[in-house]
Amino acid sequence: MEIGILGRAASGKTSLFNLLTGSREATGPAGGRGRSHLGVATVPDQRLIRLSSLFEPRKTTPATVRYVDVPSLPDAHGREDALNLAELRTMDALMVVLRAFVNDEVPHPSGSLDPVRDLSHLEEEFLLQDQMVVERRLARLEKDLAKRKDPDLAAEQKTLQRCLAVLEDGRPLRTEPLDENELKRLRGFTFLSLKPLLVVVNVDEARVGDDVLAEPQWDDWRGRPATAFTTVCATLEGELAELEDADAVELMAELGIADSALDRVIRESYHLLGLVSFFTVGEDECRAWSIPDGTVAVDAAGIIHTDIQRGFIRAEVVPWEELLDAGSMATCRQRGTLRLEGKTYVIRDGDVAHFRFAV
Ligand SMILES: Nc1nc2c(ncn2[C@@H]2O[C@H](COP(=O)(O)OP(=O)(O)OP(=O)(O)O)[C@@H](O)[C@H]2O)c(=O)[nH]1
Ligand SMILES: [Mg+2]
Repeated sequence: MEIGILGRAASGKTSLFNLLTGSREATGPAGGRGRSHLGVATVPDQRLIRLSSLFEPRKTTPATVRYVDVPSLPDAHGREDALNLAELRTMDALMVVLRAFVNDEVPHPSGSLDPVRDLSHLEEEFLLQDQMVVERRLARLEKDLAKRKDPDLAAEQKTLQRCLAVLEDGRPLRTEPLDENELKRLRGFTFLSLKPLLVVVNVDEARVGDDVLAEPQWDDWRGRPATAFTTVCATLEGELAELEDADAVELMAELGIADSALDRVIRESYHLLGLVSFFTVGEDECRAWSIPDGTVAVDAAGIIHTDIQRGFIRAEVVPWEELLDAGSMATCRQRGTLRLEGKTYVIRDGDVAHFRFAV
């Protein structure tokens, strides 16, 4: 699973990518031209930290999110502001960085600050691209269906006609409640407006504590399905990252910031990808494993090892809070809170699981 970071030139994409993933790619107008970078961020999770302090394992392995910094391409006029559509199509979700900071050294490509405008333009581009793909395919389907009746093609046509109506109405596909079958039929098209969207507004240091998104210009955008919003200040986050932990906490308190904006972005990303975590614990390793929400026990076992999936007998499951309270799996067993679950048990976020298997 990968999240593509995109946005206008000099909006702070690479700065944020570096902060999220601990990378050191060059920022600024000269940096990042044409090449995209992959980086991995660890998902901050107090539950894992607390389980680790109970088991004191040799190794603690958090869940991760993979980000790709996708720089814009030169447009027809040689300006570096055209979307790299081919690369963005391969992503599972998109993170748009919007510039809301003033910096006279690096001009905004449109010459003025207007994050809502930038986001609207971007969305229009997504809609246009998706509409072109839909129309092309529908024309082809019409020809094929004239030659022979095929129920699969007819179903695809119906779904695409629905999509076309949504797009012509100016709405992104992610806001349309499509069912599982429809989504399956659409998967191969890699529609941009169907991808979950995280909007990150990169604000000035002076506005860090403000509820920027409560302003009326964002009214149209709030509450949309599969769309999340957050604000960060990339320069401030950069400064915080340089400080010792205690000094960072002090500075955050001074500025009235409750939690790290970067942590928030990573958690939102994880959530937007539809992922939840279950844990495995022990003296060797405490680990968070990522699974799509709704994954059944036997498939979760397969994430750890295909042998465990093949030889699956049972899962011993306990919620993380209960394990912490009890202090050990054995006590959970005595208390009767350790449950034995079969292959089709749907793993819940925060479950601690131990799989019994035989090969
Ligand atoms: N004042 C201020 N400057 C910032 C902030 N975020 C980024 N910048 C500066 O803006 C410039 C561009 O930042 P980058 O992170 O390279 O932006 P980008 O979106 O990756 O740019 P391109 O890859 O060229 O499209 C750099 O000089 C940054 O230092 C911010 O929050 N405040
Ligand atoms: Mg860049």
